[in-house]
Amino acid sequence: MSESNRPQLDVIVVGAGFAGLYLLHKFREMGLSARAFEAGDDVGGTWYWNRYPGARCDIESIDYSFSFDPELEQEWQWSEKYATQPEILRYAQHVADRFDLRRDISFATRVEQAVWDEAGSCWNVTTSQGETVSGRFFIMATGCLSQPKDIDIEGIENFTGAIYRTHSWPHEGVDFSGKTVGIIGTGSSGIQSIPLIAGQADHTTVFQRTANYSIPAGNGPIAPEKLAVKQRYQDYREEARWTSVGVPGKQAMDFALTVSEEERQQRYQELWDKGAIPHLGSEFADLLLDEKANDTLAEFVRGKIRSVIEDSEVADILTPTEFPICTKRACLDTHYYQTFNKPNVDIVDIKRNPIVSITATGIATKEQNFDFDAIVFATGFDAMTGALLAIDIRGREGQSLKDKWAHGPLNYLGLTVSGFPNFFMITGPGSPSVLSNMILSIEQHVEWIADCLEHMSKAGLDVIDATETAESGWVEYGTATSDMTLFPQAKSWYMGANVPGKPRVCLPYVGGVAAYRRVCNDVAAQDYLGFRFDGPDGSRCNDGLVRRQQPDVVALLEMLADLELPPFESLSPDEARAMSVAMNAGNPPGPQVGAVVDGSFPGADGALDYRLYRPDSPGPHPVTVYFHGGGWVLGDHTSDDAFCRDLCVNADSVIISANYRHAPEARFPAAVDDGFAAVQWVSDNIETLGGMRGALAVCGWSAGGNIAAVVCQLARDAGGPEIKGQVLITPVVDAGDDSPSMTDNAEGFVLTKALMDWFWDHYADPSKRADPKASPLLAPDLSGLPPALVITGEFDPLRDQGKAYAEALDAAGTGARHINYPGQIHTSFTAVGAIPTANGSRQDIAAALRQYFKALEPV
Ligand code: N01
Repeated sequence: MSESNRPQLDVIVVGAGFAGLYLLHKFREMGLSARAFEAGDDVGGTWYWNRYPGARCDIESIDYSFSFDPELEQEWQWSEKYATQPEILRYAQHVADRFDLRRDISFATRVEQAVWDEAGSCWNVTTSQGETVSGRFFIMATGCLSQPKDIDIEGIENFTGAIYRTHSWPHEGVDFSGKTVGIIGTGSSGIQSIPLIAGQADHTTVFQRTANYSIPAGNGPIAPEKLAVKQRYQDYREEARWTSVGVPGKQAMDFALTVSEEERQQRYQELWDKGAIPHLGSEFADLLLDEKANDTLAEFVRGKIRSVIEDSEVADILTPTEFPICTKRACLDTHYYQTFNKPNVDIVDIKRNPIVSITATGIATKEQNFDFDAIVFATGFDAMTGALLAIDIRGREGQSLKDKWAHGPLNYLGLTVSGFPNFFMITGPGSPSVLSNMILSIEQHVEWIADCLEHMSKAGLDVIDATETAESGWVEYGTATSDMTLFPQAKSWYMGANVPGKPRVCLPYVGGVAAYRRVCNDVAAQDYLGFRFDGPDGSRCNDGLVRRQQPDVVALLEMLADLELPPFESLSPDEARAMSVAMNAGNPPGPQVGAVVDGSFPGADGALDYRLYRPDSPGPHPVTVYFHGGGWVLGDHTSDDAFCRDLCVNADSVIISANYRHAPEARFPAAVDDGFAAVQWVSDNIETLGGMRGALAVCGWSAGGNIAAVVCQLARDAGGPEIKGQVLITPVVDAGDDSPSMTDNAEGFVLTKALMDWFWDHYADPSKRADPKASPLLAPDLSGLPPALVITGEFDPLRDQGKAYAEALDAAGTGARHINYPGQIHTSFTAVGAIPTANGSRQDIAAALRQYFKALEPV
């Protein structure tokens, strides 16, 4: 490239909030030329614009600050637990001054257009000042909540009084003394400003569309123990980087529905007393996954709200009921609910009495006209994508970002967009951003980009672009992550639901800061997986998906890796059993069933235990005999309790989880002989057990799937009992399996090849493993068996043998279906509550059982 057509800058940055400031500092350190364009007259971004009364951060000051410079973090002293907007703005100004950043910022300048120049490998950027600059890289540091939502209420132009918007509050402040004020909006901005405006105005009327959950901030001086954090600030920051929200705190592993009501209330009270929202939704692992669990916290908060408000009608209006708690940003307040006990403050429920229009003198609702001197709009933002799309950004072949995002913000890692080379977003859609401590997430993005640019420079590469494969994989992964949570249930700005016509997708990545950081690190470590690079020496690309399992499976595998447990196969059977029991102990409980009855039945060589689960519906019911997993060595009739409950409810079947003798104490064929004895006994006693005569099926998981499959063959050969259907969940059916699934998934996904070998070694002599009672796939004749559903997971070593068994059954004329679930592992299917992405498979299992029993329902 000649000197004359070399881009003017290495990097063009849009925005001089915290992201822009750190980018400038970082690039200067790296010796790159960078310039930021900022619409405001000064630095600070969101904290420059949002100057409404009561504006504060809802992350504690100690956490909401830069960590990149130890001197900066030590010298700056915050005055309160939650800093006010003026104090945070002063901090941003201090950072700008301390690192002399203003000289690289053009203030009062909006970027209007940015166009990728393929020939020059650079971006040409046009500003509101009529300037055009070129830069090799173009980075959006425009913030997630900076583009206000258009006011979608008619008649605003007619109002003759004063109009204020929280996001662009007059710098000189507003005196509401003696005024009659209307306020629309009860999100964080409304909830923070209402008590202060109402404290000053003559009369205040709040127009609320949706009641929100807010908890008292308990603001004041920083608690000594929190301040002490500064003595170990760097360690504390590192801890924060590996949490879900970017603030150190407890990462709950237990479930709201497994602890007692008393413990729940005590823990919620502690949360309440803390006056902090980052860990509100993570006090229990199921709060954002399970509506019933979520409702325990929501109801606690509702109770608190009701206890503060004196008028019960007002309390009803202000009590949130329309969405699960924490699926919209929870608010932090100071005397918000108490404000409505004042005689000069009213609330209007505009769901019941809608706003018709803004009039010359105030607000007209369906039932009443209100006159105001001033109206305050706290109506929110076109979040996460608004500021990006406010600029005409054109990537390869002139494609506009607006067109590319017509159905939602396609992105890779929330950092890049395929087809938009050398373009980065700080805390863009697809990254944790607004669900995290923003400054921590900003630092992570800036540092990742800086490392990437360094990598490119060292390797002599000029252009980076995400591949479409990586991009669509990440978007799918993000959607799968949000779909397993309660977030999609709220009409929130997270979901794009607050802006009419905006695509309804979950904008932030909801899997948490730590999981996300791992993803970004993994991408870089795998030679920037999913990116194509170009340079003078040609192109290179390591294409692929950074996460191939379902998000909850990934989380489980990461959690297990963190626990650093010894492999089962390194233990004795008793040690392995103890570890298995301990691992099961905190499992979610599964749904309520009509009744649970424990009993015993005659096994092949003595009595064995069973647990019976009866549906809540009127009986008699069909009966399914279930065999637990555990490689014939681990587990018992209670170890798949949650799954049995789930099956009982969804299949509307009595489930009898029958125990069997375990190896190595009782080796092959003890387990299958006991399984057959269980089925014979259940068949003989089916009516006494609450079952319908003749309505009998079998189901089993893993080694239990092996038992269920063998039992069907034994029953056929013995001429009974008649089994209406078999559901085999990732069954062991072939001891000699060396298929691709066995080799590809030999390590890493809970059931490893080494563990499978250990199970076989305990269970059966090598010479006996080809016996159809051990390897039912090897049976010479598979005809005349009950219809089967075989369930497997993509990352299960047993996947291919399950598939082979289904195909062999089908070929033999036994109706058999095989369903392989993408992204699932061996343990996914029975993990009720822990692996929600396998819920569909559980529905399929239940549907198959219902189908087997269909013709047998009593009339
Ligand atoms: O905006 P919002 P915000 N007619 O979208 C209502 C961050 N933040 O500026 O819920 C009537 O939350 C709307 O009603 P509904 C924080 O992340 C942080 O308050 O859509 N009402 C809602 O009540 C926050 O989440 C801090 O039914 C209308 C309100 O206006 C985010 O910014 C402080 C309406 C908008 O609430 C946004 O907060 C402030 C209409 N046509 C903000 N349109 C802290 O750090 C909208 N509404 C503490």
